[in-house]
Amino acid sequence: MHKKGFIFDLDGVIVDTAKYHFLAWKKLANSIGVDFSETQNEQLKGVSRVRSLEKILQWGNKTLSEEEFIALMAQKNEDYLSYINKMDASEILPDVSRVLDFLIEKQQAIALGSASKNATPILKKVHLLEKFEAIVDGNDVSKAKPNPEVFLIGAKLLGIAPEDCIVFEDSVAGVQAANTANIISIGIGEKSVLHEADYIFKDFTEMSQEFIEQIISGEIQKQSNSDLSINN
Ligand code: B16
Ligand code: MG
Repeated sequence: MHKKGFIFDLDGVIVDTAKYHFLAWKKLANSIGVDFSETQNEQLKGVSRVRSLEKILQWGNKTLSEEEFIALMAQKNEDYLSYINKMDASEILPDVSRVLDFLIEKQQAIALGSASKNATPILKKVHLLEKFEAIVDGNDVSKAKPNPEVFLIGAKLLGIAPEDCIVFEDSVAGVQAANTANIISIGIGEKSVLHEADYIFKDFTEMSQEFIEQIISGEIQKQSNSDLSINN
């Protein structure tokens, strides 16, 4: 039997929590007199909480004491959690459950690889936690994506070599992290943004069971040069 390790990013792949990060960051930025746009929010995708606040302060040309920085991070997370607490299974992105259930049926190994420190509560809220054999999140890593640490720990916890793993990612940094780890990178989103990925799908509704079966059998492999490949 072929057994591969499938590692899913969370925000933007399983659920769209970027909209809640946006609302919480915008409230925080505006409270210190800094503008915050949806375009700026895009640049925070896959970026850690600390690094996100550093970027917002840079954009607004603000400096804060360490105490203020810590207090604002806590405030942002409190606001963010108020949105998360209202989530339910209806917020799972299209066909994510179909793909997860198919992988389970095929006895594949499944892990989560996210920068979020809130990954476990979010998975619980949408009733997907039990589908994952391993969870690696912002509490487990010291180096943020594009460093491959999060996915290498995921592969290790699954007991599967990185070259037999597959990462689903919506952020450029996450795709780069998978590529550095020699893991097959599957971008979920726009081709123009995720062109470094080995394969790209707009969302999981576009991913056929045949494609997943081909990954499992080893017919679908890492591209040696993504830029020259014809991405799906
Ligand atoms: P938290 P992912 C990332 O999750 C988000 O994309 C990013 O916007 C967020 O700042 C980061 O998690 C940290 O989240 O504040 O909950 O610890 O895409 O890696 O699943
Ligand atoms: Mg993401």
